[in-house]
This record gives sequence, structure tokens and C-alpha cells, in this order.
Amino acid sequence: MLICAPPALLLPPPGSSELGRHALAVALLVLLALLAAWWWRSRRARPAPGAGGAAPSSGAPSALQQLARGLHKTRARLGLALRRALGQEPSEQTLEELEVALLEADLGVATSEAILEDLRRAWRAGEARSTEALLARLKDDLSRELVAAGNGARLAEAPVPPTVVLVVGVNGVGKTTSIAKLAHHLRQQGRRVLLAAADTFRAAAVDQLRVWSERLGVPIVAAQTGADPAAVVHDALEAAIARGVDYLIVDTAGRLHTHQNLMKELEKIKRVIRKRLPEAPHEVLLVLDATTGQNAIAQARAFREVTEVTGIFLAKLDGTAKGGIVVAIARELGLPVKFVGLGEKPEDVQPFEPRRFVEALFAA
Ligand SMILES: Nc1nc2c(ncn2[C@@H]2O[C@H](COP(=O)(O)OP(=O)(O)OP(=O)(O)O)[C@@H](O)[C@H]2O)c(=O)[nH]1
Ligand SMILES: [Mg+2]
Repeated sequence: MLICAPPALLLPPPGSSELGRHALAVALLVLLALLAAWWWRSRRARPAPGAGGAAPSSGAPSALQQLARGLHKTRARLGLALRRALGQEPSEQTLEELEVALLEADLGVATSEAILEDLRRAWRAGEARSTEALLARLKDDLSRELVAAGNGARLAEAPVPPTVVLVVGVNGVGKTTSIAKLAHHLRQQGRRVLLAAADTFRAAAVDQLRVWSERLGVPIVAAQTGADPAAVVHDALEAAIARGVDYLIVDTAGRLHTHQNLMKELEKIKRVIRKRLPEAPHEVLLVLDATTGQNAIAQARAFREVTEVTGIFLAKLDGTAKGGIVVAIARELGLPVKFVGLGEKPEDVQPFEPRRFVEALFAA
């Protein structure tokens, strides 16, 4: 920017007077102001986090392909059941078989029944008599169910950084790995991220997050095992503010809703955050393990009764043939699924988009 400035503005004219020096100072100030404005605009112009994946570079799979691949187990089971149901001339019997297929994919009883009711209505009205029409209606119904529960909502973004994201869940569901994925995703969107290792309970937990921090090149604030997690979060928040990072992501110890001490510890972490930033945490992501099926829903329900949750990170969707659990979560919890985990690598993640999910579910 400075290089582009006309040389006449930067060089004092021969025999410059005091007036000339003032003019030079003013010109430099104007240039600095322009530079600051340009920097600010470029910061604001970045896409919102969660606005789809990064555009695939040539040769990289599209978001739909990545999701379809991640859902391969579910697709195999659902596809088989659907082919069984839809492979023949559709009849009332087909509808029964469709219901079984949906239940097998773990869409949940309530969701499967609601969808079947709509399909039966359409069938009786003569609106969905062909295989194609039935499938199209099924996809629309599923998308509607997902959208109605608020899915597709983006990750929160505080008007003034940092946005504080607290990541919670029971032991081993995938919290730390999901944090690495989230950090990777945010970095790809041009956000500056800081990690806080507030799982000081389990011996190897801090090291695990430290390894991710090094691998991803994302800074971390950590303390010794056994340190007070709220103190770690306090220090991390101060660092996030001082360094002007966009997102502070806090890893927490695995806990059951019945662990009174650990739940109290979580409330203490929140209090410490609120003392410094009254609007924070802006997001409390509950990580659920998709392979645990309906148990994940019971877990989420119990968790919500004791602490506030703003969204779900559904990990290990690649490890289950019951990926329909996403739909059940949406309907039964009314909590948005914000991200899905599709493998163990940092790039195996996607913001959850209902229509893409439904397309991937039925991809050939
Ligand atoms: N296949 C697959 N594995 C995953 C995914 N997310 C996490 N994992 C694996 O799940 C295991 C547990 O993950 P962690 O991230 O350590 O889980 P955690 O909730 O932090 O565990 P604790 O801190 O012990 O409570 C690891 O082996 C991860 O590689 C996923 O989306 N897909
Ligand atoms: Mg962990």
C-alpha cells in the first residue's frame, strides 16, 4: 500500500518548509488510516464459520462426496433396505418396508412414524405412486424434519472477538479430536484460534491436546495435570483477549451428568468466563458419539438438564450404520447439530447442512 503511494507525497519538495513537513505528516496519517480501513474490511469480508466446507481444490472430494464417504456404513444399510422396499412396483406394503428401513437407520420411532404418515397421506392422495416420487417425498420430509429443529445453524460468532466455545461431553466421545477438527476448520476460514487445555483431570489429556496444537500450528494455554481447570480457562481467556484471537476453544474433562463435582467444576469454568466476558461462553458444544445410537440422545437429554448446551458436535458418524441418528437428535432434542465428525483426521469434519446430509444419505 505504501509502495503504491505517489512518490511526490512521500518525498519533501526541494527547500521544504515547516508547512511541507506538516503536509507530509498528514499524507502519512491518511495512508495509515486507509491501510487500517483496508485491513478491517478484509477481516469482516471473511465467510462465517460453518458456511460450508472450504472450496475443494482440484482433485479434492466435494463436500457431498466427503459426506457420502463418511456415511458409507449407513448408506450401505439404508440403501439395501431402500432397494428392498423400492425395488418393486410401489404398494402399501412398500410403505411398511420403508418404515422398517428408516427404523433400522436409527431415525427413531417418532421421526419414522411422522415421515411414514406423510408418505401414506401422499400415497392415498395419489401424489407419490412412483418409486421416484416416493423417494423425493421422503428426502423432502427428512430435510424438513432437520431444518425444523434448527439444524444448519452456524457456529456462534461474537460481535467482538474472542468467541468462546466450551466443548463438553462424557468420556471418550471424541471431544479432543473434535476440537482439533474445529480448530482446523476455523483456521481454514481465516480465523485465529487459541486452545485451552482445561481437561486437567486425566493424565494424558493435556499432552493429547498439545500434540494437536503442534500438529496444527495452533497456540495453546495449558497447565499441569491436576491444576484448577477454571484457572487454566481464566489464563487462556486473558491470553485470547490480549492476542486478539477470534476463537478460544476450551477442552474439558469427560464427565457424566451424574458426576456432581465435575458438573460443579463446569459451572465454575462458566462463572470465570462470564466474570471477564458476560456474554460468553458463546457456544457450549456437546460432543456425542454417533456409534452409541439412541444412547447418545439419552446422554444429551440428561446433560441438558444440568447444564446449558447450545449445539451438538456429532462425532464418529463414519463409524456407524445408524447415521439416521442425526434426524432423531434433531427431532427429539430440538438442539441443532452444528458439526459432524467423519473420521480421525483434522480435516474429517463438516458443518452440518441438512439438505447435503439427506442427499449424501441416499447417494448411490
Ligand atoms: N472414526 C472416528 N473416530 C473418531 C472421531 N472422533 C474421535 N474419534 C476417535 O475416538 C477416540 C476418542 O477420542 P478423544 O478425542 O480422545 O475423545 P475425548 O472425548 O476427548 O476423550 P476423553 O478426554 O477421554 O473424555 C479416539 O481414538 C479418536 O481418534 C470420528 O469422527 N471418527
Ligand atoms: Mg479428551
